[in-house]
Amino acid sequence: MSQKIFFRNIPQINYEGLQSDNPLAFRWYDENKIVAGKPMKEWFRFAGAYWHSFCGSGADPFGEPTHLFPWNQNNDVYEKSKDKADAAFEFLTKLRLPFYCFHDVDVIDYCDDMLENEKRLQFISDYFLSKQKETGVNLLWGTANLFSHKRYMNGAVTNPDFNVVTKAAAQVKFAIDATIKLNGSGYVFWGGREGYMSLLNTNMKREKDHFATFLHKAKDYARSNGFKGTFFIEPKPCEPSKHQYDYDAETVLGFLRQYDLLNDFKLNLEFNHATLAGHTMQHEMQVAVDNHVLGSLDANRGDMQNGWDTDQFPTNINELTECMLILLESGGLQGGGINFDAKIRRNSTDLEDLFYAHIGGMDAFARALITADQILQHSDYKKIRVDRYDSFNSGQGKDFENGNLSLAELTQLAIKNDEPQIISGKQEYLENIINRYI
Ligand code: XUL
Ligand code: CO
Repeated sequence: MSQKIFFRNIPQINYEGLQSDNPLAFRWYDENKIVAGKPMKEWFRFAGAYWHSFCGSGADPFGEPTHLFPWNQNNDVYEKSKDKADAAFEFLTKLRLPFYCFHDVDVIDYCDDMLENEKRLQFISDYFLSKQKETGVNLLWGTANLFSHKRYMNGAVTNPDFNVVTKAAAQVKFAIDATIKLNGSGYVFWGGREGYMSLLNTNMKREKDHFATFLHKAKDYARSNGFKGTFFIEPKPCEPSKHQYDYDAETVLGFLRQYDLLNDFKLNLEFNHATLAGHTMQHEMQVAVDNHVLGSLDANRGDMQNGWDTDQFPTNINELTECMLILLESGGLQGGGINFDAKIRRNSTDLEDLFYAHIGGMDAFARALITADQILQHSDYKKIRVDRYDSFNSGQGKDFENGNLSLAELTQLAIKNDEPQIISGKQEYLENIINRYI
């Protein structure tokens, strides 16, 4: 099979350790290093994101494309899709990324003819299948882009026009078929424009009902066609819609519970979506862990000074270390992995920049995982948190926790007992532990 080489000047990226000055090497990410009983690569299951790395053009609302990459130049739809696949698999392999993920329209251009679209996706997924066999790279998850086409301006499956809902359904069916064919670990639903701009024209209840009905049908279709992977919902509070229905982890959990979908869906949490929702990623991950739905992560970071989804590569070791504490204590992701849903900046225009960005992200996660493991093994971080709740471990505290004390009985205890001692929460002490182990 003829295949094009796009990164001729870039070598295989290897782990070289802390003494290395080579910018095209890992200093922390040592894929087979065992951390807390598992190789790093299994904790992370890193994935490249097709849309940012191979489709992103660097264009922004004020300016034309700056990333004029060679795999996007062919005018023939089919040839261009093969060029992109060649670039993607060369890139993934050189970076030791074991997975990739995509939206349907990332991998091949779509038109308005549904049958032609199905044919196009079948064509490129056949090509992917041969690439997967050749390289050992696997599909982390597939999804459908239900937000870019103009027909989706008022939402896809929550659109007030049934005709639009059917178009979304066809796209999801084809994307699920491709995901099954490629043995994807998961299928993601990010509710792009599922939400609204103004309540003046929106029946929110009806739209959410439609959303749930659709998710049931999509799940049933996938299961009955042999999909064994995990379904993920990706929360995001806003952008492009003003109000998105999948606002944050707690909101999605409430939705899944209300519509009897909790047994079938896990969460795909994204750092920059967490911060847009006014949370930390740590908060979102802990909510997911506590509800047994920590499925997959979209790795990136926002900008402290502005309020939109800048999707920068993750570099913040403190934030990542706190997240890795949660990941390690949870035992790991359920069915998913860590996808770099991040883009190089508009003015990062060299092919090498794509590599530096991913190396930096993978190294940051690796360093954070090792640090978090050290904290859990050697510091009193865990003990301090456990001890804080000691008063519920026995006696009347335990009775309360078990639901065995009434409000009147609690009141009697308040009258009888002395004023509680002032007990420190030791926040700065704990923050110092993080920095000490970094
Ligand atoms: C958009 C976003 C998406 C999803 C997949 O903010 O995060 O790329 O990850 O549709
Ligand atoms: Co995302």
